[in-house]
Amino acid sequence: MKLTIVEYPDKRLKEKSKTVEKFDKELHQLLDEMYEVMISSNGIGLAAIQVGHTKRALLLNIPDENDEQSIDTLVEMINPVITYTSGLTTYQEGCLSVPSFYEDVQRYESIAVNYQDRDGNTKSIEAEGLLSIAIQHEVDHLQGILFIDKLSYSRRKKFEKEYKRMQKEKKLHKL
Ligand code: QAP
Ligand code: CO
Repeated sequence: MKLTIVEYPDKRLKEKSKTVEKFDKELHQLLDEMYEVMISSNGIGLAAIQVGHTKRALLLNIPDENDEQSIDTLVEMINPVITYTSGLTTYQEGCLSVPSFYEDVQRYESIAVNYQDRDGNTKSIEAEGLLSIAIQHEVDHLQGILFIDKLSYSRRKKFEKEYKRMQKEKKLHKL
């Protein structure tokens, strides 16, 4: 099932992901392979649609105080729903599907989320800080929304210009 990251402007990133009904081996294998891709790409969050699978599934692995990422703090969320929000915060976000571009995005400060784990057990957590931001970013992916879709008109134009220039350079580099 070799997975690769789907990058903007690929249209698949605009698709709405579908509710997961079967918590089977196939789902587990997808989650395991998503983890490999996320870690090897230096990511802290990844939604299934970013590897071309339209399932409501995402991973989060926020580094600890020592900036170290451990599988012990890996969170897998299936069918997540944000049930409560409060406050606002701004963070300079990036995305594995929009490589090398970072921009400030406003999010809720604190949230509560209901979700299922890989075996279909119902869970709920409250989150704040980077985990809260990462969950909101990844849940947006499940609706086909990227962080660049949240930018003001002028910042979005700046992004399109910078990103196109980068893509051209990448192509030249490959030749
Ligand atoms: C989403 O983002 C997120 O451009 C996860 O060259 C964003 O893992 C969570 C990455 C902001 C919390 C705050 C981006 C890696 C990783 C790049 C990522 C890149 C290499 C992004
Ligand atoms: Co992303």
